[in-house]
Formats: sequence, C-alpha cells, structure tokens
Amino acid sequence: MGPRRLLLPLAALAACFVAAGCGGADASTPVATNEVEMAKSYRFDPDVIEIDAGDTVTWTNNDNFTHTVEVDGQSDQKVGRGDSVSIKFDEPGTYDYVCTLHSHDMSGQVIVK
Ligand SMILES: [Cu+2]
Repeated sequence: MGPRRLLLPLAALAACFVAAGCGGADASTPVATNEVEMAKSYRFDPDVIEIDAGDTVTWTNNDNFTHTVEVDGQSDQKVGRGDSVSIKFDEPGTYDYVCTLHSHDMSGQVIVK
C-alpha cells in the first residue's frame, strides 16, 4: 500500500484565503463630525462621516504631502500641507470622495442625512 495523499486540507486553506479577501474600504462605522483630518500618512481620519443636509465639511491637511479632495461629480480641490478646504453638502445622500493624487490609499465617504 502506498502513502495516502491528503489534498483536502490544502483546498480548505485556499478557500479560507478567498473568504478573508484583501479587505475593503467599506468596513468603517460612520462618525458624526464635519471635520476630517488628512493624517500622516495618506489617510482620511475618520474616513466615513455622517452629517446633516446643509452642513459644511472641512478637510485639514496635517500630513507632510499635498492631498486633494474630489467628491463624486465635483471638481478636484487641492489641499497643501497645513491648508484646509471646506465643502457644503445641501442634498441628502452618500458621497464618495478620493484624493486624486493617492486614490489607492485615500478614499472616504460623506453620508448626508
Ligand atoms: Cu493624497
């Protein structure tokens, strides 16, 4: 009799890998605030916020690099080191935004109620 080869554990391991995924940008709990920091390094903090319609959100850049805020459907706003930008949200909805310079690392969401 030859040795038995058990391939099953390997298959199970591979399935776990797929299930765990590589993480998404959608796991954050919204924070009720209208202040977002561009924190070191390459982060929006908090990345998901909740505000009321008519509120203005201010992003402040405390990182060592220039960033931008581009809300879906709006123009890109450049924010240098130490600068800030404010955007008013009049209509309820969910607004995704990115830093267009670092869109892989820096994205966030404004939920307007
Ligand atoms: Cu950036």
